[in-house]
Amino acid sequence: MPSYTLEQLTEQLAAIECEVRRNLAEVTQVDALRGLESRVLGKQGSLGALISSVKEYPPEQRGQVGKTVNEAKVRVKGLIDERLRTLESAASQAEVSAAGALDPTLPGVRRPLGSVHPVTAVQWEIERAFERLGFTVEAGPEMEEEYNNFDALNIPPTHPARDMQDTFWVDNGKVLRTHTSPVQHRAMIKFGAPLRIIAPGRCFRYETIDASHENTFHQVEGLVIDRDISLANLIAMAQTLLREVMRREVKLRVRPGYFPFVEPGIEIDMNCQICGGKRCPTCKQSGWVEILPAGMVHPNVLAAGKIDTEIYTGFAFGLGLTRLAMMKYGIRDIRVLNSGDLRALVAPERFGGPLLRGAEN
Ligand code: FA5
Repeated sequence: MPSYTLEQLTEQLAAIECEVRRNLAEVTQVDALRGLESRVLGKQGSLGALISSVKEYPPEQRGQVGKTVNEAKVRVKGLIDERLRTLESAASQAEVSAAGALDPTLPGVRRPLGSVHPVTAVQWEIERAFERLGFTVEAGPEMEEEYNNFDALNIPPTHPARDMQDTFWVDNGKVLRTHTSPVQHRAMIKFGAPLRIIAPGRCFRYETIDASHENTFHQVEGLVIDRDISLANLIAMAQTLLREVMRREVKLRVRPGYFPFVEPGIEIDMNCQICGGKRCPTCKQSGWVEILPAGMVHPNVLAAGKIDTEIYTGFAFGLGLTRLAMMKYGIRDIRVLNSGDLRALVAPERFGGPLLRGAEN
């Protein structure tokens, strides 16, 4: 005989459900919840025992009793599972915090934005300007054959001009190129005439560094070989280029210059953009900065490059890219650019802080 009538059973189930609700509110650990679950739903548990008692009811009541007990079981199990999910989620959050791991509720850390290095920015601008004029952008190795760096450029071993640029020699007999001019020879051999190339790149000189001299700096070589090329073409192109890159009116001066690989040779200087020509350490108290030495390619250099000197002439220049970047962005001291100081990477036009504007020599 069953212990309860259907009515009593229903009351009993309601009491169990009520008890479970009260206990659940007090349970704070997953283990304790498992214990509660077994005390209620286990075979010997308060509700478990009632489930087992269904078979004691006469067959005509069993359907109704079973349904009532089962509905109570589903509700109680649902309450226990819901509490379990809450406790497990709280436990895993506590674990994450204890491990010092990411807390997605904290506000994010703002990462500082970098930008292109000033020298690279000017280099890209120059490359685009020359590409529009039909030039090819060439590259040469930084560790260069002695022949290409000197001999092919009309600077034989005994030539005093070898002392004009102090050289880093490498054990294998090569040099760290002292200028981008060896790419002139490489391009003549590679393409022949007519020819229009620029060659941006890093150069190295074993020299004392100061506000405007680095032992590692950038140049852009330019070379045009064709029929009827003249010095006037060179000067016009250089002026247009420098004004376009600077995006403002700058004063340029042209004076004679000597380089063994050009004849005649010239130097194009820009009025110092740091002091406005009033003289400062960056311009070595001269008011002018050497930016673009150039000239008509020497016939010996054309001949070394297998160019027919009866037909072709050419001009070449060696733009001081690092110095041009300094002038463009108002960078007083060249050493900032190789220093790795991240402030040099903040777009200098927008920066204007003490490092770039006020670095003292
Ligand atoms: C040359 O290197 C020649 N090859 C340039 C040339 C090419 C002349 C083609 C004629 C025809 P120079 O040593 O003056 O020239 O260097 C060229 C430019 O590089 C200079 O005007 C200057 O702007 C830059 N420069 C030279 N030395 C340094 C240095 N130590 N640090 C930073 N910039 C430098």
